[in-house]
Amino acid sequence: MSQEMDLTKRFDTYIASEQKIEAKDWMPDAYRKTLIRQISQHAHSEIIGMLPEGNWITRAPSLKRKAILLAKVQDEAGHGLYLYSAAETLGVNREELLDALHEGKAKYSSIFNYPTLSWADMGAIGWLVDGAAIMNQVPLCKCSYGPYARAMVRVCKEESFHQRQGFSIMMNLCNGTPEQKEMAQDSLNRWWWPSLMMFGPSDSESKHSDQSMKWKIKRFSNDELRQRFVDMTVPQAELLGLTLPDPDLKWNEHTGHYDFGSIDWSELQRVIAGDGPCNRERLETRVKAHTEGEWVREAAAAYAEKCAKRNSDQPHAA
Ligand code: FAQ
Repeated sequence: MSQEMDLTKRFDTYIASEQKIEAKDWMPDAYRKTLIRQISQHAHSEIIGMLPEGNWITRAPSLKRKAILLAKVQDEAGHGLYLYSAAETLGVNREELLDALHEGKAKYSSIFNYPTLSWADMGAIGWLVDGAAIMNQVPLCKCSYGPYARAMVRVCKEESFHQRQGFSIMMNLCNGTPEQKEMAQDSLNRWWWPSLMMFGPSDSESKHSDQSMKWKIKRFSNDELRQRFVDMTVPQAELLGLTLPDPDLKWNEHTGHYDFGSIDWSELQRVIAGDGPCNRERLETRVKAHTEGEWVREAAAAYAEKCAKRNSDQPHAA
């Protein structure tokens, strides 16, 4: 048997027996490419995802809410770092990935191209966007690639705090004045459909799902996860006393799931292609932050070099 066949067989056995593939293991080129694509898009989503909420840190209605939002946005930066590190284990470097993002060549989640118009949007993002992210990411904790799966465990723990803080904002608004409840409803109306689009195109249009599921990178299809999210969220909206903006939404006794109306896929395509309400603004802000942060990166690198030199100059204990 050729060496290549041996390696392929070993890889297939690992996948079939639920053993993790690690950075130094042999893997097919296409598996490596798929992971780099998905993990880097995911990392980009985390750091671009800081922007719509970052806008509201100075305008949070109390010191407590400000501290919570600041911590959340900081967590998203941390998630980006874990994910860029996971991508680097596959042989790409972070600068290349960031260049692709800044040049508009890399994708990130469509959801972050919508504007945050009111404080209630901080609630809706936590409740719906983090809720959808958790639904999608919990199965990724069992992804076949070890470094990605392990990064996801910590990310998911933090995302559940994010989701709860969002729900708590919505709950406060819904128990507040009629104007506050109206603000929460308006926010739900604007974020509902884009949240459903986060799960990606329908299964019949998803070009990567089949192969990614065979490789156990993805464990559930886009439509399966979207349906779970709808089933989970409807009772939560009822608890808040809010109405989901979908006249076709109804419980289906037969399937045991909620039926929901059709998604405007042309909107998702437009946003992914760069023509959503805030694509240009998000990219400009990101590039500006990167440029203005150059001195921080330089200082951090100089400091790390100094520490490494100091350690190597020190006599080692026998
Ligand atoms: N937006 O064949 P599929 C978060 C692209 S993190 C933009 O179905 P796949 C945390 C897709 O990449 C949110 N592009 O692809 C947070 C592919 O493009 P390509 C991000 C989309 O990979 C919360 C093409 O369409 N989460 O929210 C979208 O099998 C609050 C064909 O699609 C992740 O990245 C979209 N919605 O399935 C942060 C999770 N949907 O490369 C701050 C990891 C699809 O062929 C605040 N990723 N595309 O040019 C995944 O699970 C998968 O990559 C999917 C897509 C499910 C997103």
